[in-house]
Amino acid sequence: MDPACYLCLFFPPGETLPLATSNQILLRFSAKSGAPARGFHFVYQAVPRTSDTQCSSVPEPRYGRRIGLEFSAGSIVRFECNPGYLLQGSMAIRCQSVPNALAQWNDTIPSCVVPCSGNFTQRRGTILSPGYPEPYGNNLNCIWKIIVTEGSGIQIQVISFATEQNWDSLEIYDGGDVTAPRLGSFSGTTVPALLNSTSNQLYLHFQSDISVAAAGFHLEYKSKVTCFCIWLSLGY
Ligand SMILES: [Ca+2]
Repeated sequence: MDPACYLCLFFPPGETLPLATSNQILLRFSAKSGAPARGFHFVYQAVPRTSDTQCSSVPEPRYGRRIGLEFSAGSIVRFECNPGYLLQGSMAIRCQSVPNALAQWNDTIPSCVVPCSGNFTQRRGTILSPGYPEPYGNNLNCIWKIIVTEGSGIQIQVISFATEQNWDSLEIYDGGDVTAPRLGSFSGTTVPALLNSTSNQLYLHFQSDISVAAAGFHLEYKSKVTCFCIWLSLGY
C-alpha cells in the first residue's frame, strides 16, 4: 500500500473490471483531507449483452452496410460495401449456439477496402484511390482496367481529385494497356470534369512516390452506347 494514501485501491494498468450486470453503473469518488494521491483514469465501453441464444450486436462496417437485424442463434447477417469498395472477409456471418457457453458469430465482421487494382466490366462503376476518403498510401502502383461492350465508349466523371502535385499521378490510356494513346496524366487538383474514351477500354495507372499523400480521387465511369445516338438522330 502507498504510505501516502489513507486508503488506496490499486488496479494494475489495463485491468478490466468484471462486466456490469445491468445497463447502469455508479462511480462515486470522495476525497478526505490529507495527502494527495495520483488519482485514476478509467475508460468504459458499452458491451452488448449476450446469452446462450443471443449473439453480440453487429455494427455496420465502415464504408458499407449490414443487412439483417436479428442477432439470435441461427440468424444470418449479411454485409455489403459502398460502390468502389471491396468486401474483405465473410459476406455473411451466422450466430451459432455453443454448448455451455454464450452464442457466438461463426466469423468476424468483414471490412470494406479500396483495392489497388481491378477489372471493371459493368456499364457503370466507381473507382477510388486506395484508402479513400482517407489519404492514399506511399509507394503505390495501382492499375485498373475498364472494359465495356464492344462498340461502346467510356465516359469518366471526376467527382474529386487531389494528389501531390508532380509526384503522385494518375495516367489514363485510351485502350487496353500503356501502348494505347494517353488520354491524360493528372496530378495536383486540376482535372477535367469529363473524360471520354474513343474505344471500349480504358487503362488507369496511379503511382505515388515515397512521401506526402493527398485525399486521392473518386471517379465514376459509365459506358456510352455510341450507336444509340445515331438511332436517335435518325428518328428511331
Ligand atoms: Ca507523394
